[in-house]
Amino acid sequence: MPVPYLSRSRHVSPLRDWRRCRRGQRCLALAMLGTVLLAGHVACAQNLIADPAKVAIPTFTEETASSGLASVYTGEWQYMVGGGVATFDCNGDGFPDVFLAGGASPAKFYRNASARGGALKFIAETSGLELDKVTGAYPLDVDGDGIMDLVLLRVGENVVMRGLGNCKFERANERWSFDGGDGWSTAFSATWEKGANWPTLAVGNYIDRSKETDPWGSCTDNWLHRPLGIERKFAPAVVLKPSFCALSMLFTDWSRTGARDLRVSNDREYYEGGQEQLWHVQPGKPPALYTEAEGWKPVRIWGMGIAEYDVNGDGFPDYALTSMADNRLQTLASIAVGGVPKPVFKDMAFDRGVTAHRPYQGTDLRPSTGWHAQFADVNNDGFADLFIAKGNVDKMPDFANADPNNLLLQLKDGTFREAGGLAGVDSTKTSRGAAVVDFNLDGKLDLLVSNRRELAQIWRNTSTNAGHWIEIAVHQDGPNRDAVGGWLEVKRGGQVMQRELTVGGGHASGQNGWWHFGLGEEGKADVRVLWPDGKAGAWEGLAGDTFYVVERGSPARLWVPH
Ligand SMILES: [Ca+2]
Ligand SMILES: [Ca+2]
Ligand SMILES: [Ca+2]
Ligand SMILES: [Ca+2]
Repeated sequence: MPVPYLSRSRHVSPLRDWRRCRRGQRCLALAMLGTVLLAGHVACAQNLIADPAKVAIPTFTEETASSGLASVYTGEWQYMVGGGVATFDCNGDGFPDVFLAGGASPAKFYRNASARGGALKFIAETSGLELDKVTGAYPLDVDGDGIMDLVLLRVGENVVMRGLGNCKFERANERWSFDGGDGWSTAFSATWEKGANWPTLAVGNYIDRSKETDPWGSCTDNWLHRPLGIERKFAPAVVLKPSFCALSMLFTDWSRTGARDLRVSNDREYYEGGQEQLWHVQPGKPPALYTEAEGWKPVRIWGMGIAEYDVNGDGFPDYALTSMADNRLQTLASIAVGGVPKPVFKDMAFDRGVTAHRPYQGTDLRPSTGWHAQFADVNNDGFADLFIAKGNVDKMPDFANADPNNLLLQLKDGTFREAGGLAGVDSTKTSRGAAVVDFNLDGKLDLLVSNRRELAQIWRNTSTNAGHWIEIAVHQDGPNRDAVGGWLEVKRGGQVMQRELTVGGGHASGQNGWWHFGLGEEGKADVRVLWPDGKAGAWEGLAGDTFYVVERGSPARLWVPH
């Protein structure tokens, strides 16, 4: 199937804007925000001309009103962060079901009733998940029984909810000896440490919630919940000191050595002497921070969300970090040939055009506030795109109020260009969490965004110019049923797309289900799994535009939605 391209002669490209500025054309300094100077960052005042880059602009159609979803993330100070959504299939039909955190209001669960390729339809159901004070949620099959469980982050006690089947859940803190604490939890990730038969959970906690009048410097401890020996429950939590008001966490094999370390993105608004963090989390050892002696370089941002993808194709994950004003895109500074890289990251957000530091349209030129970030190939051209949810914390005067969400399309040269407006997802509501997920199983990724004090919104991807695709579910026997920590490799033409199977990151929002890859003009792909224990599955030639279930030790099985 050919992939038609649209030219966008009137499109305003921030990336071109930057490049023109860098060529010395007339520019104007952008902004002071409080005492913080956006050093070196300028915005071009000129109108723009046609960009020769070609990329298929996707089309999204908002279906909030007809979808059946009606959920608002409510609450005052303690809900200024959070606002997560979780997507997972809890009734075995392959269609992702939806959980929306409600903040001060009860959370809501919706069963996905969409027809394949049809309009997005959801039905509110009582699931047992309807707790209040929920900030975010991550699906995770904690007990490996093949039935999805859900970790609820809350203001107050966190709760692990055990899946019972058919989208019913029950509290399992006692059963699994999980200490939910009493903090203000805002970040989560999970991994299976080597040899473990039970997951390790990291929970990030924010400000001391008793200190509303003077919160600065009151960041509370993040917790690491490790297995209790072989008992298939959690040991008492270990504190991760120091903690700096985490708003996103991600276990990730950044070095490709099989070591799944913990990245933590922290909000400088409230920490004292903090920075971004990377923890060694190695079996049998206490967690330990990577140090400057090891090469780690301090970075201080208003860290809100983490998204991982191997953007530059070097086989190592890159990390988008959302913030206020400039967002980051970190990549390894150097990779020793045949050696283990040092944890030295450099930023490539500017070069790649993903700083996304202010609204790309409208008249509000104050800096942006970024939250959930997710790499996803929304036009199926084989190049992962980047969605960023945007929204003011709460009418902060130094930051944009009309702050449209970003949809940054990756071009063939690895740079990105903004297409939120052209694609129709440029909502200026006060967004927080999100999920870029194929809700109607037509191979095109749809979009769900939660908003503070406003209705969550959902868009169907109605593109007619998208490329081929493949969606894959990965399972193995044993406790780590969904092969968390493994990698999926999809080869199309001469390019191998590599993707780590992670749980965590984003902003208070997690997804479990089909791993989606765009294939561009290739109607087929070679696919293999690198399992969490490091063993490689066999390459298999699979057809595009369809679904496969890969069970370890068996050939990939074609799956067709009903
Ligand atoms: Ca379902
Ligand atoms: Ca389970
Ligand atoms: Ca793409
Ligand atoms: Ca879809």
